[in-house]
Amino acid sequence: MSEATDVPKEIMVRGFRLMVLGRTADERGVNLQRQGRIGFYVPMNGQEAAQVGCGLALEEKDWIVPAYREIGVALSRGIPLKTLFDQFYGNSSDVLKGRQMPCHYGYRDYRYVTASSPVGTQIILAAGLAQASVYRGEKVVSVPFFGDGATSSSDFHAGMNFAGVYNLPVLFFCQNNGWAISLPREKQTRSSSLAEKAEAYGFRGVQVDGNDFSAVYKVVRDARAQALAGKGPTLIEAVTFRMGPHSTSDDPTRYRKQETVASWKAKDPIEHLREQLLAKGWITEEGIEQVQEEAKREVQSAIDAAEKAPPPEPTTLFDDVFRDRPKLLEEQRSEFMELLKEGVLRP
Ligand SMILES: Cc1ncc(C[n+]2csc(CCOP(=O)(O)OP(=O)(O)O)c2C)c(N)n1
Ligand SMILES: [Mg+2]
Repeated sequence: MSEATDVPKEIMVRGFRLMVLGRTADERGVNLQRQGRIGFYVPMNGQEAAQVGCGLALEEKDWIVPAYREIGVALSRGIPLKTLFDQFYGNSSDVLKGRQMPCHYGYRDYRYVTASSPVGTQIILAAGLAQASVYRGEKVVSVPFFGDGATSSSDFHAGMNFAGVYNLPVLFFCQNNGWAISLPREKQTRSSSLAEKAEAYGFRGVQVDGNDFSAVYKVVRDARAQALAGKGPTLIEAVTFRMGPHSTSDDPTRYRKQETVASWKAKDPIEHLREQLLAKGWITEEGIEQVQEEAKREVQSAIDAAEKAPPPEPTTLFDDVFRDRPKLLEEQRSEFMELLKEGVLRP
């Protein structure tokens, strides 16, 4: 595992704020679903250091190709909380107009590609984006986010091989959180690490403590510099743990032991960074309390605003597919509006 080294104070403190903000938002996300206020949520609890450490090590122009669990990455990229909650609610302020599954957001302006649920697809998308950026002469890296389970997908092979052959600036960021829903990492592969799989493709593989913010930040910074120096891709395996359920549709007590969860609780990434910051004198106990209070306030105000926004107008269903709506669709739209007026359909 790589060692944590000197990461600037400003980055460490920013990382801590974002990790606390991310966890606060994440816990509310699960609760909102339990209360029936949103339809679905995919928690990242436990993976904050991996996500924020990586997110902050990237530059704004780098491409992020997320899976479904990456709220920490999204916040590190500067996507406002309100924008994210608008998507969870699928309201009229949602950039995606309520058409995507909750938690499957994407924002062109932030170079944050729409979350893709099919496991492993992020890997080939990022390889293609990297090839496009090289073709255009842009000095950027592409970063697919995926899990231990995705390393068994055929897209993993296709994307890794392609990036290796063309020496592309891709940082393959694998969060090994121990589980692919109910399938443990031990049953995923006979390889002793996921990082070592990079060797077969002819590029670097690094395993890093995914619960150590500084270690992740450093490894990603290094990999980014190498990719932009023309030295090709890196596979980064951030070893971490998913503390909560796979999604709000899952009950992890059915397949994993409480002792395992407790042993990871002792390695809490926020707690770890908090201790480092206190030891360095870079934050005080009062400062920590302030960060926690601010996070709660910010999350609450994003939720309040998202709940106030009405649902999207039902007729927006007919927008955006064709520039000029064809006759058939126009007829369907009129019929749909009639049914709404008669109350046969309700928004
Ligand atoms: C191609 C495909 N197969 C199966 C699924 C169902 N599925 C959704 S998430 C998941 C597990 C993925 O595990 P991992 O890659 O470790 O990521 P994690 O959810 O742990 O972050 C599975 C099997 C899917 N979405 N896509
Ligand atoms: Mg996993």
